[in-house]
Amino acid sequence: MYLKGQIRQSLSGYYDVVTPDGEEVRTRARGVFRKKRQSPLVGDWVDFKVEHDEGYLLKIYPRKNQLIRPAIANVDAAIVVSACVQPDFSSNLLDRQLIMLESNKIMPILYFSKVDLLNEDQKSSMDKIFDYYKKFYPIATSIDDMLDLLNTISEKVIVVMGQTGAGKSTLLNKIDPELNLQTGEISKALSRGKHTTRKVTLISVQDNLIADTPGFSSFDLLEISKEELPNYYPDFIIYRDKCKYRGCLHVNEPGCAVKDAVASNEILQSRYDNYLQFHKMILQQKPKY
Ligand SMILES: Nc1nc2c(ncn2[C@@H]2O[C@H](COP(=O)(O)OP(=O)(O)O)[C@@H](O)[C@H]2O)c(=O)[nH]1
Ligand SMILES: [Mg+2]
Ligand SMILES: [Zn+2]
Repeated sequence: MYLKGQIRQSLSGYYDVVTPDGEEVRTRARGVFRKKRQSPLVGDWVDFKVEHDEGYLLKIYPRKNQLIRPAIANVDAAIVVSACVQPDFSSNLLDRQLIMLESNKIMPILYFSKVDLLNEDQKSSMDKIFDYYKKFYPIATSIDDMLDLLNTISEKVIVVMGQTGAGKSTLLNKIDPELNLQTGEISKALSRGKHTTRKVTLISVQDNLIADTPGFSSFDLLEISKEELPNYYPDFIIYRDKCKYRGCLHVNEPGCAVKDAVASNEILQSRYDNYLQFHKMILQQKPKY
Protein backbone atom coordinates (compact mmCIF):
# COMPACT_ATOMS: atom_id res chain seq x y z
CA MET A 1 0.00 0.00 0.00
CA TYR A 2 1.28 3.44 -0.92
CA LEU A 3 1.13 6.30 1.53
CA LYS A 4 1.65 9.97 0.91
CA GLY A 5 3.52 12.32 3.19
CA GLN A 6 6.03 15.12 3.52
CA ILE A 7 9.71 14.75 4.38
CA ARG A 8 10.26 16.65 7.63
CA GLN A 9 13.84 15.64 8.40
CA SER A 10 16.79 14.21 6.53
CA LEU A 11 19.94 12.78 7.99
CA SER A 12 22.57 10.46 6.55
CA GLY A 13 20.40 8.80 3.96
CA TYR A 14 17.24 8.57 6.05
CA TYR A 15 14.15 10.62 5.46
CA ASP A 16 11.52 11.06 8.14
CA VAL A 17 8.15 11.38 6.47
CA VAL A 18 5.01 12.65 8.18
CA THR A 19 1.61 11.66 6.79
CA PRO A 20 -1.40 13.99 6.82
CA ASP A 21 -2.63 12.01 9.88
CA GLY A 22 0.54 12.94 11.73
CA GLU A 23 2.16 9.52 11.59
CA GLU A 24 5.96 9.66 11.31
CA VAL A 25 7.83 7.02 9.33
CA ARG A 26 11.57 6.72 8.78
CA THR A 27 12.26 5.91 5.14
CA ARG A 28 15.13 5.39 2.77
CA ALA A 29 15.48 6.26 -0.89
CA ARG A 30 15.99 3.40 -3.27
CA GLY A 31 18.52 3.27 -6.10
CA VAL A 32 15.88 4.32 -8.57
CA PHE A 33 16.25 7.93 -7.37
CA ARG A 34 20.02 7.88 -7.87
CA LYS A 35 19.53 6.57 -11.40
CA LYS A 36 17.07 9.36 -12.10
CA ARG A 37 19.51 11.80 -10.44
CA GLN A 38 16.77 12.79 -8.06
CA SER A 39 17.62 13.54 -4.51
CA PRO A 40 14.85 13.77 -1.91
CA LEU A 41 14.74 17.02 0.04
CA VAL A 42 13.14 18.10 3.27
CA GLY A 43 9.81 19.63 2.27
CA ASP A 44 9.24 17.14 -0.55
CA TRP A 45 5.85 15.50 -0.86
CA VAL A 46 6.42 11.81 -1.47
CA ASP A 47 4.77 8.45 -1.92
CA PHE A 48 6.27 5.72 0.21
CA LYS A 49 5.55 2.20 1.37
CA VAL A 50 6.34 0.21 4.47
CA GLU A 51 7.68 -3.33 4.02
CA HIS A 52 8.92 -5.49 6.88
CA ASP A 53 8.98 -2.43 9.12
CA GLU A 54 11.17 -0.51 6.66
CA GLY A 55 9.94 2.57 4.86
CA TYR A 56 10.88 3.16 1.23
CA LEU A 57 10.36 6.25 -0.85
CA LEU A 58 8.65 5.53 -4.14
CA LYS A 59 8.02 8.87 -5.73
CA ILE A 60 8.82 12.55 -5.30
CA TYR A 61 6.06 14.93 -6.38
CA PRO A 62 7.03 17.92 -8.54
CA ARG A 63 8.44 20.79 -6.49
CA LYS A 64 7.09 24.31 -6.35
CA ASN A 65 10.64 25.56 -5.68
CA GLN A 66 13.83 24.52 -3.96
CA LEU A 67 16.46 26.31 -1.95
CA ILE A 68 20.11 25.31 -1.84
CA ARG A 69 21.05 26.55 1.62
CA PRO A 70 19.24 25.22 3.59
CA ALA A 71 18.34 22.41 1.18
CA ILE A 72 14.55 22.55 1.32
CA ALA A 73 11.82 22.06 -1.26
CA ASN A 74 8.35 23.59 -1.46
CA VAL A 75 9.10 26.65 0.62
CA ASP A 76 6.05 28.89 1.06
CA ALA A 77 7.45 31.78 3.05
CA ALA A 78 10.76 33.17 4.25
CA ILE A 79 11.48 35.35 7.23
CA VAL A 80 14.08 37.82 5.96
CA VAL A 81 16.08 38.95 8.96
CA SER A 82 17.76 42.36 8.60
CA ALA A 83 19.68 44.04 11.38
CA CYS A 84 19.05 47.78 11.70
CA VAL A 85 22.66 48.15 12.91
CA GLN A 86 25.59 45.82 13.59
CA PRO A 87 25.75 45.14 10.66
CA ASP A 88 24.21 48.35 9.26
CA PHE A 89 20.95 47.98 7.41
CA SER A 90 21.47 47.45 3.67
CA SER A 91 18.46 48.20 1.49
CA ASN A 92 20.38 46.69 -1.42
CA LEU A 93 20.78 43.36 0.30
CA LEU A 94 17.14 43.38 1.43
CA ASP A 95 15.89 44.14 -2.09
CA ARG A 96 18.07 41.36 -3.54
CA GLN A 97 16.61 38.88 -1.12
CA LEU A 98 13.07 40.04 -1.86
CA ILE A 99 13.62 39.56 -5.60
CA MET A 100 15.10 36.12 -5.09
CA LEU A 101 12.06 35.16 -3.01
CA GLU A 102 9.50 36.74 -5.35
CA SER A 103 11.05 34.95 -8.32
CA ASN A 104 10.78 31.64 -6.47
CA LYS A 105 7.16 32.29 -5.42
CA ILE A 106 8.14 32.47 -1.76
CA MET A 107 6.27 34.97 0.42
CA PRO A 108 8.70 37.32 2.17
CA ILE A 109 8.11 38.16 5.82
CA LEU A 110 10.37 40.95 7.04
CA TYR A 111 11.93 40.90 10.47
CA PHE A 112 14.12 43.80 11.60
CA SER A 113 16.37 43.07 14.56
CA LYS A 114 18.30 45.36 16.90
CA VAL A 115 15.76 48.21 16.89
CA ASP A 116 16.68 48.45 20.58
CA LEU A 117 20.20 49.60 19.62
CA LEU A 118 19.04 52.62 17.58
CA ASN A 119 19.36 56.21 18.73
CA GLU A 120 16.49 58.59 18.00
CA ASP A 121 17.78 59.80 14.64
CA GLN A 122 18.47 56.28 13.46
CA LYS A 123 15.07 55.19 14.73
CA SER A 124 13.23 57.84 12.75
CA SER A 125 15.05 56.98 9.54
CA MET A 126 14.38 53.25 10.04
CA ASP A 127 10.72 54.04 10.76
CA LYS A 128 10.44 55.45 7.24
CA ILE A 129 11.84 52.20 5.86
CA PHE A 130 9.45 50.11 7.97
CA ASP A 131 6.45 52.21 6.89
CA TYR A 132 7.35 51.79 3.24
CA TYR A 133 7.91 48.02 3.20
CA LYS A 134 4.86 47.53 5.44
CA LYS A 135 2.67 48.55 2.51
CA PHE A 136 3.81 45.51 0.55
CA TYR A 137 5.02 42.87 2.98
CA PRO A 138 4.19 41.59 6.46
CA ILE A 139 6.81 43.01 8.81
CA ALA A 140 7.82 42.71 12.44
CA THR A 141 10.26 44.90 14.35
CA SER A 142 10.38 42.86 17.53
CA ILE A 143 10.38 39.17 18.33
CA ASP A 144 6.97 39.48 20.00
CA ASP A 145 5.53 41.03 16.83
CA MET A 146 7.11 38.22 14.85
CA LEU A 147 5.47 35.58 17.05
CA ASP A 148 2.09 37.35 16.68
CA LEU A 149 2.59 37.46 12.94
CA LEU A 150 3.34 33.74 12.79
CA ASN A 151 0.05 33.18 14.60
CA THR A 152 -1.80 34.68 11.64
CA ILE A 153 -0.14 32.29 9.18
CA SER A 154 -0.92 28.61 8.87
CA GLU A 155 0.21 25.52 7.02
CA LYS A 156 3.27 27.17 5.56
CA VAL A 157 6.80 25.85 5.19
CA ILE A 158 8.96 28.74 6.36
CA VAL A 159 12.70 29.37 6.27
CA VAL A 160 14.71 32.04 8.08
CA MET A 161 17.35 33.91 6.09
CA GLY A 162 19.68 36.85 6.38
CA GLN A 163 23.36 37.75 6.56
CA THR A 164 25.70 36.67 9.35
CA GLY A 165 25.03 38.57 12.55
CA ALA A 166 21.53 39.64 11.48
CA GLY A 167 19.94 37.75 14.36
CA LYS A 168 18.58 34.60 12.71
CA SER A 169 19.67 32.17 15.43
CA THR A 170 18.47 34.53 18.16
CA LEU A 171 15.04 34.64 16.50
CA LEU A 172 14.86 30.88 15.99
CA ASN A 173 15.79 30.29 19.63
CA LYS A 174 12.87 32.50 20.68
CA ILE A 175 10.54 30.69 18.31
CA ASP A 176 11.64 27.32 19.70
CA PRO A 177 13.84 27.48 22.84
CA GLU A 178 14.65 23.77 22.51
CA LEU A 179 16.73 24.51 19.43
CA ASN A 180 19.38 26.13 21.59
CA LEU A 181 21.31 27.46 18.59
CA GLN A 182 24.67 29.18 19.08
CA THR A 183 24.51 32.93 18.62
CA GLY A 184 26.99 35.76 18.13
CA GLU A 185 30.74 35.38 18.44
CA ILE A 186 30.53 31.79 19.60
CA SER A 187 28.71 30.72 16.46
CA LYS A 188 31.24 32.60 14.29
CA ALA A 189 34.16 30.82 15.95
CA LEU A 190 32.50 27.45 15.62
CA SER A 191 31.55 27.75 11.98
CA ARG A 192 34.98 28.92 10.81
CA GLY A 193 36.44 26.41 8.38
CA LYS A 194 33.84 23.84 9.24
CA HIS A 195 31.81 22.25 6.47
CA THR A 196 29.65 19.74 8.23
CA THR A 197 26.51 18.69 6.42
CA ARG A 198 24.10 19.20 9.20
CA LYS A 199 20.70 17.61 9.25
CA VAL A 200 17.79 19.77 8.23
CA THR A 201 14.55 19.56 10.17
CA LEU A 202 11.19 21.20 9.75
CA ILE A 203 9.89 21.95 13.20
CA SER A 204 6.20 22.52 13.99
CA VAL A 205 5.60 26.00 15.30
CA GLN A 206 1.97 26.78 15.99
CA ASP A 207 0.37 25.77 12.71
CA ASN A 208 3.47 26.11 10.52
CA LEU A 209 6.69 24.26 9.74
CA ILE A 210 9.89 26.21 10.18
CA ALA A 211 13.33 25.05 9.03
CA ASP A 212 15.67 24.83 12.03
CA THR A 213 18.64 25.74 9.83
CA PRO A 214 18.90 29.37 8.84
CA GLY A 215 20.23 30.17 5.42
CA PHE A 216 21.49 32.81 3.18
CA SER A 217 20.68 32.69 -0.49
CA SER A 218 21.84 35.65 -2.47
CA PHE A 219 19.85 36.06 -5.61
CA ASP A 220 21.14 34.56 -8.76
CA LEU A 221 20.87 37.15 -11.50
CA LEU A 222 21.52 34.49 -14.12
CA GLU A 223 18.06 33.17 -13.49
CA ILE A 224 16.20 36.44 -14.03
CA SER A 225 15.72 38.37 -17.28
CA LYS A 226 15.53 42.16 -17.43
CA GLU A 227 11.91 41.83 -18.56
CA GLU A 228 10.99 39.71 -15.54
CA LEU A 229 12.79 41.87 -12.99
CA PRO A 230 10.11 44.60 -12.64
CA ASN A 231 7.46 41.92 -12.06
CA TYR A 232 9.08 41.21 -8.70
CA TYR A 233 8.42 44.73 -7.43
CA PRO A 234 4.92 44.97 -5.96
CA ASP A 235 5.49 48.70 -5.48
CA PHE A 236 6.21 49.18 -9.21
CA ILE A 237 3.37 46.96 -10.38
CA ILE A 238 0.73 49.34 -9.06
CA TYR A 239 2.01 52.08 -11.41
CA ARG A 240 3.01 50.17 -14.52
CA ASP A 241 -0.40 50.31 -16.22
CA LYS A 242 0.07 54.07 -16.40
CA CYS A 243 3.43 53.81 -18.19
CA LYS A 244 3.20 55.01 -21.80
CA TYR A 245 4.72 51.82 -23.18
CA ARG A 246 3.53 48.33 -22.52
CA GLY A 247 6.40 46.29 -21.15
CA CYS A 248 8.09 49.49 -19.93
CA LEU A 249 11.25 48.58 -18.00
CA HIS A 250 11.16 51.93 -16.16
CA VAL A 251 14.69 52.87 -17.21
CA ASN A 252 14.94 55.27 -20.19
CA GLU A 253 11.41 55.11 -21.55
CA PRO A 254 9.48 58.38 -21.78
CA GLY A 255 6.18 58.67 -19.95
CA CYS A 256 7.20 56.20 -17.26
CA ALA A 257 4.77 56.24 -14.31
CA VAL A 258 7.26 54.40 -12.10
CA LYS A 259 9.89 57.10 -12.59
CA ASP A 260 7.22 59.74 -11.90
CA ALA A 261 6.34 57.94 -8.67
CA VAL A 262 10.02 57.96 -7.66
CA ALA A 263 10.23 61.70 -8.42
CA SER A 264 7.18 62.38 -6.25
CA ASN A 265 8.57 60.18 -3.43
CA GLU A 266 5.77 57.65 -3.69
CA ILE A 267 8.36 55.00 -4.50
CA LEU A 268 11.39 54.90 -2.22
CA GLN A 269 14.48 56.24 -4.01
CA SER A 270 16.60 53.34 -2.71
CA ARG A 271 14.17 50.82 -4.19
CA TYR A 272 14.54 52.43 -7.60
CA ASP A 273 18.33 52.86 -7.34
CA ASN A 274 18.71 49.21 -6.39
CA TYR A 275 16.41 48.25 -9.26
CA LEU A 276 18.59 50.15 -11.76
CA GLN A 277 21.67 48.45 -10.38
CA PHE A 278 20.12 44.97 -10.73
CA HIS A 279 18.89 45.86 -14.22
CA LYS A 280 22.46 46.87 -15.23
CA MET A 281 23.91 43.72 -13.71
CA ILE A 282 21.54 41.62 -15.79
CA LEU A 283 22.51 43.53 -18.96
CA GLN A 284 26.21 43.08 -18.27
CA GLN A 285 26.13 39.39 -17.66
CA LYS A 286 27.48 37.14 -20.35
CA PRO A 287 24.88 35.60 -22.61
CA LYS A 288 23.94 32.01 -21.87
CA TYR A 289 24.52 29.41 -24.57
N1 LIG B 1 20.60 44.18 20.99
C1 LIG B 1 20.20 43.20 20.19
N2 LIG B 1 21.06 42.21 19.87
C2 LIG B 1 20.62 41.24 19.04
C3 LIG B 1 19.30 41.21 18.54
N3 LIG B 1 19.18 40.12 17.73
C4 LIG B 1 20.38 39.50 17.76
N4 LIG B 1 21.26 40.17 18.54
C5 LIG B 1 22.68 39.84 18.79
O1 LIG B 1 23.38 39.90 17.55
C6 LIG B 1 24.38 38.90 17.49
C7 LIG B 1 24.19 38.03 16.25
O2 LIG B 1 22.97 37.30 16.40
P1 LIG B 1 22.77 35.83 15.82
O3 LIG B 1 21.40 35.39 16.20
O4 LIG B 1 23.90 34.95 16.20
O5 LIG B 1 22.85 36.15 14.25
P2 LIG B 1 22.87 35.14 13.01
O6 LIG B 1 24.29 35.13 12.52
O7 LIG B 1 21.96 35.77 11.98
O8 LIG B 1 22.37 33.81 13.46
C8 LIG B 1 24.28 38.12 18.79
O9 LIG B 1 25.25 38.61 19.67
C9 LIG B 1 22.88 38.44 19.30
O10 LIG B 1 22.80 38.39 20.70
C10 LIG B 1 18.41 42.27 18.91
O11 LIG B 1 17.23 42.34 18.49
N5 LIG B 1 18.91 43.22 19.73
MG1 LIG C 1 23.28 31.94 13.40
ZN1 LIG D 1 7.68 52.57 -16.65
